[in-house]
Amino acid sequence: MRLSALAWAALAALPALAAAETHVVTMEAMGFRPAELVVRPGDRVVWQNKDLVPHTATARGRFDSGEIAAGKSWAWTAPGPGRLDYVCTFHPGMKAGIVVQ
Ligand SMILES: [Cu+2]
Repeated sequence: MRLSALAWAALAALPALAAAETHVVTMEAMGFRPAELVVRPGDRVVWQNKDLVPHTATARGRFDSGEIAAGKSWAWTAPGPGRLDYVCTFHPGMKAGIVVQ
């Protein structure tokens, strides 16, 4: 049986439909780990605050966790492709980036 062009096009699109993954970024020792994360559109990123002080994950105009208390976490779903640099608004030395590809 021959597959139609439409069927082949649908198969070619399958990788984009792969199940979304969840990635964990730890907020620890006043830093984000990993500091660089590569994800795909639709993936979830969960920030877990393992420090004893509150932090945020803030990419101005793109996402903002607000205060994440010690021991708490916050989740966000990656949008379309692009690079997002973010900081902790309480501790400007805490910087990290996410590449959505
Ligand atoms: Cu902080």
